[in-house]
Amino acid sequence: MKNYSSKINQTLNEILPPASLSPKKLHRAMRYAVFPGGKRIRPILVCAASSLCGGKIKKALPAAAAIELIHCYSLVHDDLPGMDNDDFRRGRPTVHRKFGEATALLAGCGLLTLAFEILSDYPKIASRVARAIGSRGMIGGQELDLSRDKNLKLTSLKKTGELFRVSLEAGALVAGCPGKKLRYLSRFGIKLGELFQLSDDILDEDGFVKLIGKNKTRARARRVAREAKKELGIFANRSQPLEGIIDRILNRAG
Ligand code: GRG
Repeated sequence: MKNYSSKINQTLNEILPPASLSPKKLHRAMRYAVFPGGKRIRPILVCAASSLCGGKIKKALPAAAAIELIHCYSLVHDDLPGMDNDDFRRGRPTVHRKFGEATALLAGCGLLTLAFEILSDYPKIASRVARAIGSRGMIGGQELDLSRDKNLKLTSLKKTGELFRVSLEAGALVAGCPGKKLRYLSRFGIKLGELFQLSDDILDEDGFVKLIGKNKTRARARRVAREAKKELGIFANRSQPLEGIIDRILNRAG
């Protein structure tokens, strides 16, 4: 996975306009949002799914990087004063704190647009990604999150799960994986997104923890992790890297 991370970072570095290119402030802000970055879990999933389907990592990297750009855009916008109004992200001032609100808004839009420039070489993936992150997916989930009487499961499926699901699908598609394997990876992605949100709730003492308590949320996370692993049965003993990701997510929530 470390190997994936460094290749993903290298690809992101090549894709992003240099900080010295005009408008410099905007390009600096876009790079600040992406580097040094976080866990890179979504692009790692693209690479791992592609490898599971027999694909070469080189072919998976552009789609993997595009998905990470989208994730970074979502965080920049999520932190804005009109949304969560956060001052810190990944242990540093948020993009709007460092560069101002207007540039942060534009930097997010720049990352999103750049992602689709890359994905335009992969039309089938581009359309799936567009649907997954639009008003019926991630952005819709964010809107549900703002509402008072939210349905937590539906919100997390859309807000977090859709980008996980489409990361797995993108990996399968770049490797030319047939329909059945794609469908299993897709279902695995939904479960993994659910597990990720539950572990995030446990760490932040938010969401499900507020609703049903920490112990029940942990039990739910363990059940979802088991369900996710079941979806990998079709890959027999080759599924270890993805099972390892499940265990890491589960362990981070204790
Ligand atoms: C268009 C104004 C506007 C806002 C859109 C789309 C959106 C805002 C927000 C997306 C929803 C969102 C931020 C979901 C949170 C998912 C989540 C748990 C993010 C943290 O992911 P990690 O832990 O982050 O993978 P790192 O830092 O490791 O990359």
